[in-house]
Amino acid sequence: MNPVITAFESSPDRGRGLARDMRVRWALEEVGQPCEVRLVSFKAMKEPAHRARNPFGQIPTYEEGDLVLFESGAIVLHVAERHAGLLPDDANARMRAIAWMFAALNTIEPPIHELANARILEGDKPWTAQRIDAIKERIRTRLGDLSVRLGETDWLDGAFSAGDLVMVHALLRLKPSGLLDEYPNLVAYVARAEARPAYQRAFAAQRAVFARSQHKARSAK
Ligand code: GTB
Repeated sequence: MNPVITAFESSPDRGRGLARDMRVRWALEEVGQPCEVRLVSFKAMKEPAHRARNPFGQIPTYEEGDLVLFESGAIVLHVAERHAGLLPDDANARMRAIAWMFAALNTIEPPIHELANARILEGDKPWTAQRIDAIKERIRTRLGDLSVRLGETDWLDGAFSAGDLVMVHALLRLKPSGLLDEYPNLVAYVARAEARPAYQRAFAAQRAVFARSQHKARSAK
């Protein structure tokens, strides 16, 4: 039986691959593990059946036999632990790749997420412009340090790993802001990851869901 993941029935990102099911789809593609996708509406996400999978009523989730997981980072780690290809064999290198996953989730992604929140949820507040400027500065601090560490290397620590996968997916959300463009090596890093066939397949799969949802909406009119 293939694992089952959940994703938005109609993604607010309009198929740009920014929702967090994308990183799970990408990890599964990298290791060659097919999956089933259960699409959930915003309403269904908050109902008991989905909250049993994710107490916060969010996507993505992951079901494999008796195992039910939520949190995209935990899911990617599980996939990377179960299959070859996303974590090095050497114990120290493996742990460093996992540390990069944590860095992506805990150090890089939070201010990026805050920027999106400030724009989407607080865009009408009188203090929004100042708050956005402050968040952008915090993001620049993180990107500057990340850019220095990456330097001219292809990936964060040796071969491409789950650490790069989660890091790149977090960075992708910055594209429309133009902030990433201030760090050419990070732009190239993201482009390198996006060129991976596994990324392309995962991107196409989530985009197809959005295209179908649009088609359905048009046909219902
Ligand atoms: N920490 C959790 C994880 O990593 O799995 C966070 C999961 C999460 O934020 N899920 C979001 C969700 O279910 C979707 S990915 N939201 C619905 C809700 O909370 O009710 C976040 C996301 C949403 C939309 C865009 N976008 O439109 O660009 C990008 C990312």
